[in-house]
Amino acid sequence: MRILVFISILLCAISSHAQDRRNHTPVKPGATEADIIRMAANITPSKEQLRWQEMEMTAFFHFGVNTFTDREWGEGTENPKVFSPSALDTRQWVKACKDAGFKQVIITAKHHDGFCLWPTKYTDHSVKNSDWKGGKGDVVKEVSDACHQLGVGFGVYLSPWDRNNPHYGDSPKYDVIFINMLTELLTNYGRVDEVWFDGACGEGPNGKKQVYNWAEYYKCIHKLAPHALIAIMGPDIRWVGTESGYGRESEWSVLPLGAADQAKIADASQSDMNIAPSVDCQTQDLGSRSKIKDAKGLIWYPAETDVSIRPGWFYHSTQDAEVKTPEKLLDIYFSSVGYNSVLLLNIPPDRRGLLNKNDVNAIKGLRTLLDKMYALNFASNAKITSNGVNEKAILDQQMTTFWTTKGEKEKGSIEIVLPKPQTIDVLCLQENITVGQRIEKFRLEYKVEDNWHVAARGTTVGYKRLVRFPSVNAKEFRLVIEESRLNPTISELGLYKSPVEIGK
Ligand code: FUL
Repeated sequence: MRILVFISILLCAISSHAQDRRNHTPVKPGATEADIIRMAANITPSKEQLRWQEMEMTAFFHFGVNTFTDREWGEGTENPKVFSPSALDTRQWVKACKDAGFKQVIITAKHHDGFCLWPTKYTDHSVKNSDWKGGKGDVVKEVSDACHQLGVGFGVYLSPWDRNNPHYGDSPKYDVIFINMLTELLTNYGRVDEVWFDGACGEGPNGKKQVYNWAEYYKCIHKLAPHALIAIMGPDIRWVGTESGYGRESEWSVLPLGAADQAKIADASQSDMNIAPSVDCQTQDLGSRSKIKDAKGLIWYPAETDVSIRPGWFYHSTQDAEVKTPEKLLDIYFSSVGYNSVLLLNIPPDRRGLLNKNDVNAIKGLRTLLDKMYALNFASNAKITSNGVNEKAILDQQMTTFWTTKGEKEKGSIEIVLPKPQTIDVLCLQENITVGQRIEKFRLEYKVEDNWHVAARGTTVGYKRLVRFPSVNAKEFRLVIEESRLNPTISELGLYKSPVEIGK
């Protein structure tokens, strides 16, 4: 009986603690800078944001009339009959991505041309008026079925900008059509994990500019697909700010909210958040101390790095020789996943409705390079000591266990003694983000004779930080956390040798 009482007290304590942890919070008037830092250190991702971050790599499929007209932005005037894949096989797309380590895919259900890859009731500009499968085909269904069968996450890109719809620009009328389309996508295709809205907004045929009713779009998603994250023009996932595949070295997932944003979200929970925070995604510093010190609120708003494997987003046969190499993709991996963001790599299906062999070979090659690197963590048999607690956790491959300092000490160091000297040029660090993102500055040192030298330096860590540096040969290493918001945590630490020479 006593044990039961004890367990229930413990459970209450844990759950009230869990409730304290939120992915956004207002900052009370009069809060000091120290108060704000403490609050920022305790902002954590929602369950869905955590799942998304842990996937690390997701894939984009840009496919539609542009594939057949050789364009990047269709005008919405194309004859639906141009859409004519000869051998469409979405299982091939999803399987190739899964084998290469991509955990979720997103299909362009409707791009700016307004052509819908599913037989929607709300426009004639869709697959139902093509000859593909006698007008009975549904690409969205085929992609979602393949995802659900293969255990891969499924997401939809739905362009709000629509160059075909006659009501585009007539805001309330178009909003109803857009929400009807969203409703079809979120009710007829099983679980949807991500909805990707891009911000392009052109003029409608009536010369008027559409004013999107984002709050109503989000409401529809929260009602019909509560697990789905809303990306880019949405409250859950932010654009990293480039389409190059290269994110920021100092990448904070905790961002400040201005007074206007904070007033709008007031006490909203993640599930009814109806605004996208206004952030200039192209600014270099989004979340350092100087950025958050006057914040009116704080939010977990992590970065997604989107890039295409080819120069264009859609397939063009003229670009078959310009598919990024596995080495280039690895460089992008280091500069996206390794910079605390999720990589969204676009791999556009060709006119047959298949991923081209050049693209498939490139992502296979990326997988081989990653497997080669991650196969051997030179720290895995090391002797670890530190001035903090729970050193063993950094090598147990579990994100929920972690090393930290004693009390709320902001600085700490971990010594890593390998069984014998090794040549190393990559440091991998992971924070336990279910506690918060905290580390602001660190360095890795190595010992030669009795002297410590610096091998690498870095700022933020977050979910994952990979640092490449000119290779060093040593047996003793030391990770020094120089600055942190409250006590730092390290869930995992890896010392690796890059399969591609640094700088090549
Ligand atoms: C952009 C679009 O204009 C491109 O065509 C592409 O879809 C990219 C992912 O987003 O805003």
